[in-house]
Amino acid sequence: MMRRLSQQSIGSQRGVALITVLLIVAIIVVIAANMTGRLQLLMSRSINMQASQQGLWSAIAGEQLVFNVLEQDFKDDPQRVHLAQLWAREGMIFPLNDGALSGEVRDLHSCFNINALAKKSDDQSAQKRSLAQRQFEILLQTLEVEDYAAELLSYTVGDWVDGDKRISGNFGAEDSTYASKTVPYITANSPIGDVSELLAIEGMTPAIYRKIKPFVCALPATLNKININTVKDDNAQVLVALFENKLTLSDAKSVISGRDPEGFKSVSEFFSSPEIAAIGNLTDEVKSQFDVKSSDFSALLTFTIDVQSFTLNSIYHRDNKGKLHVVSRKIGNNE
Ligand SMILES: [Ca+2]
Repeated sequence: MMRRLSQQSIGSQRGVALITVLLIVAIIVVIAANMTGRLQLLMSRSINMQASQQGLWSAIAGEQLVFNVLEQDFKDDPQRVHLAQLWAREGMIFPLNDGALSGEVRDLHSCFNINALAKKSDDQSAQKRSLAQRQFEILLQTLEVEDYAAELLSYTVGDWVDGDKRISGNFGAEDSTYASKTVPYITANSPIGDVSELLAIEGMTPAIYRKIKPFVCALPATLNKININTVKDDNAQVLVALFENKLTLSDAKSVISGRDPEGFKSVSEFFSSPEIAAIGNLTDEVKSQFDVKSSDFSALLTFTIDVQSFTLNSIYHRDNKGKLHVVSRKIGNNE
């Protein structure tokens, strides 16, 4: 009797041991699967970080290449910048480190400098708008922005970039306008550093921003200096604005298409072209906005490897002594 009981006890203990072993095996399998998952995640992160680093350094190599090209163009012709020069070549792709590097260089003197709106009108007593404010309104209208929004923005952008806190005209906006918003903020009262800052300004909408973005730049100087040799057909609206609607869009495009591939040799040659001469007398303030040189450029550099890509936006500035500097870098495609 005792012997039978003992055999039954041993049998049930064996069953418990088997279940325990199976449980331990199951736990180990779960832990191992978890560890493998984490290891795969770590490996993916490591691969992504390596790709990102490779993208960054490859894009910086591209930045240096553009730097050298700008230096060579300046050496070949220090007096002029035009679209027949090396920097302006489009669609260049370089094989690099198993990937491909592409770049697009833009002359920042071929677009309207929004920081020019910081300059006040000489006739402040009458609260008259400055030349840049009037031109900005015309630029927006030419780009089919509604008249009211165009006028409003000529005041609010002006107030955002000018140094004082005085509301200009009936449409201006200073701290009090922005402080009453759901998420309050205050005006910059200084030049805009990146055109995307426009989105923070009263009256600007994402739709208007997308429309005007290809036509505007943000340079530290508070004046417009447009290189008439680098304004492209697509950007002819900038010329219409600078001449305050006295030049039609078709005439502006005609000036650009009739331009020598190496551009105008001088600003006076530009003023002598039939379409510009037909405008009549131009004030010194209007004339001073044009040049055949440029001192600021931006380069959009994209390094692509497999399905991954890395984009760097670099800004170059040539100082008064002719020395070129990289003044800013931004990661991303600036959209
Ligand atoms: Ca202000």
